[in-house]
Amino acid sequence: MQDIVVIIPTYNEIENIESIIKSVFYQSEHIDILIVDDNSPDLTALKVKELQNEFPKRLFLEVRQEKSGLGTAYIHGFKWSLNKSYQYIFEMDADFSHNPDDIMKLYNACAIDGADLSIGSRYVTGVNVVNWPMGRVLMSYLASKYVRIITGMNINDTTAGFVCYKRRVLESLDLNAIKFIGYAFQIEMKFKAYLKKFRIVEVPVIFTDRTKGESKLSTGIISEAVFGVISMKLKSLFKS
Ligand SMILES: Nc1nc2c(ncn2[C@@H]2O[C@H](COP(=O)(O)OP(=O)(O)O)[C@@H](O)[C@H]2O)c(=O)[nH]1
Ligand SMILES: [Mg+2]
Repeated sequence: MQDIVVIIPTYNEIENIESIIKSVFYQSEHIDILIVDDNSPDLTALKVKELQNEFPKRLFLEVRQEKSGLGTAYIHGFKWSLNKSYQYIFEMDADFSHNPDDIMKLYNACAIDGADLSIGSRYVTGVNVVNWPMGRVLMSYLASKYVRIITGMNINDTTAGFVCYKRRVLESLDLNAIKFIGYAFQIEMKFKAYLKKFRIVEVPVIFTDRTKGESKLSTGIISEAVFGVISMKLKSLFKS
């Protein structure tokens, strides 16, 4: 059992899965990986099972029966991780948008510099996004500004999906009460940690669009985020 677990949700990532797993393990021998696959038709999970022979006791797989969204995949992974003794729990995509070489930077922000939650952030110093169409960069950037205004959180990249949580952050949140599934999930996790006054630090990273496989972004996920943020903020006002 290691100190760090990197949770990677997958849906049809057969072209990325082997290289992302190897790149993550390459960073440190203290890392385990949990893949949460939603029964991908391209048999991503089968490939993971094969790789488990190469990485026994370090590579774990949870398969859900159908595609149920990124948010619930992470909640599943968080609960799994809290049942073990990991101290640092990561969220990371399978598609190399999050550079594995940045993992230890996020880890150090928590383990050495005292953050409770560190975010691989695209918008600390300008806009560090490579290969996204201009429209998508603009949308993501404006979304982050919008969320910042509505929630009052002092975070530049609120929809970032490259995150390191100290164990106690996830222990203190009511994971069953996390509602959203797409980008709003990322915002909600940060907002709940912010309300509990955890120390959140942004680590500048460069985000590169996937070169293999397809994005699962949908318009439903975007509208969930736009309206979800307002209702989330309103609820927090009535609760406090
Ligand atoms: N388990 C699971 N993983 C998902 C789901 N939707 C997306 N993912 C994974 O979540 C990560 C981010 O998704 P991606 O399609 O790259 O979204 P984008 O970067 O916003 O375009 C990738 O590793 C996907 O394979 C889902 O419904 N279930
Ligand atoms: Mg992606």
